[in-house]
Amino acid sequence: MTDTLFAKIIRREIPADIVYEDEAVLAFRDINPQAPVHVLFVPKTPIATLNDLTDADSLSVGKLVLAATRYAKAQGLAENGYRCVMNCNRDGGQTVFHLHLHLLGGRVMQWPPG
Ligand code: IU
Repeated sequence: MTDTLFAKIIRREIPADIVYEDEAVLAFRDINPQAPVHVLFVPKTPIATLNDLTDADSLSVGKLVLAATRYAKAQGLAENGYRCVMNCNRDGGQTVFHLHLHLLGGRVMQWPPG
């Protein structure tokens, strides 16, 4: 895959408001937040889209989701709830082609999403 903005953030080549990091995951605040809490959870392994996942990525994706849910709990979002979103390709609204999970919380979400 081509180098992306998120790969540059992982390598600390461009700044981001990083809120969480472990060996597999980096999380930082979305530059254009859509909710009071809007954090992007990014696997350090460069995977372009959900379409590119294989069995070998199972652990990585599991760690991504667990990092997001633990962060949501730590932020006090668990009881009222929150939303996790992964956009895929054009119709899904994906604009950065390095897999990422949006954690959105702190307000009531609408359904269906736009
Ligand atoms: P998407 O699911 O690929 O559409 O999400 C990409 C997100 O990356 C989007 O919410 C942007 O606001 C966000 N983002 C960012 O946080 N920092 C940046 O420099 C750029 C995009 I470009």
